[in-house]
Amino acid sequence: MNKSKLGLPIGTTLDRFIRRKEEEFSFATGELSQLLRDIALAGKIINKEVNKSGLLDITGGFGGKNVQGEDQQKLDVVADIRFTRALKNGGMTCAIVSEENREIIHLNPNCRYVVAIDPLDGSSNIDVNVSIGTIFSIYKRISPVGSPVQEEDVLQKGTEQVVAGYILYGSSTMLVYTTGRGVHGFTLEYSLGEFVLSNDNITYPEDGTIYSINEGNFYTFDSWVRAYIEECRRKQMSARYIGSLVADFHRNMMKGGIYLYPNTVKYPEGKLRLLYECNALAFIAEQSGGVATNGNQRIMDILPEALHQRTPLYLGSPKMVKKAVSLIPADTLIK
Ligand code: P6P
Repeated sequence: MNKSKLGLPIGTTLDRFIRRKEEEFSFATGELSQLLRDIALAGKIINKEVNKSGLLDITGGFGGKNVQGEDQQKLDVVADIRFTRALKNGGMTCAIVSEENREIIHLNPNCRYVVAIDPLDGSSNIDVNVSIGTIFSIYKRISPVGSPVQEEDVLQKGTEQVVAGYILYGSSTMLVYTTGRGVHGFTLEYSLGEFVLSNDNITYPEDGTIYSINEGNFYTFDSWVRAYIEECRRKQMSARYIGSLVADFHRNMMKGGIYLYPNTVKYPEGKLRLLYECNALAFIAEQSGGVATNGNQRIMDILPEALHQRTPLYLGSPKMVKKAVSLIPADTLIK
């Protein structure tokens, strides 16, 4: 059997991988490993529902709106319930920040980990059978274990993440995560019902020829963004935009590329959420050799001020991101 770069055979189950790599969790008492297993379990359950959504009455609008005022899809609500239940029953989480809930979800105050999660990102693509994903970050709480969770426990910089990952419900279902020592990918082996190691130590190509942005907003972008898009066109790069962040991110990390979601007229602060979308992907990008910025500072250095705070996002191959942000006029950068 071919060995992975880590010396573990490809096909190693996530469970065994976590146990073998548990020394990475320098402060782990097994709680963090169990928390990762809880997320993986919920991902397997969601995967079954996503795969059958066309057959069950769980596609389409739920009829409600989330805290962002966006129409909730039925599977958004289903996914939120599944992850909240898995984390609650797993007993390792003291609080959750979720795209689908305005306030912090308080769980067991005797636990030390906080989870920020987008249970099902890109859910508007569910009805048309396009890949969607779950994005999550795990933090250690700051306030004393046993006390009520405070905002300071959830409004932490991305640099404080202990784990970040995503689950991609695509042509295959993958769980990709980092603990700060490389990025590892696991593919769901249906016959086993297990995530098994398929891509260890994923490396973000230093350069690429794919750019991902919603060019429908072209004429509302800042001039430097338009200039960058025109340069990509001149170089006959490949415009690839699925409109599902996890799918666009994963493809660009595997092949090289840049993902841009600038501020727009509709989203003057940017559309993507710092706590449960951008920070996790920034951690994974950096751990695989990529970069992630808001155009002015490193995404993971931003100190969050609100649970559902948005940010512009430029993330991907270092050479491409650096070229893009080099076009930002000096007078627009916050000093
Ligand atoms: P737009 C999906 O709603 C999402 O949050 C990301 O998954 C995706 O990359 C982006 O928004 C798409 O936004 O404005 O281009 O449709």
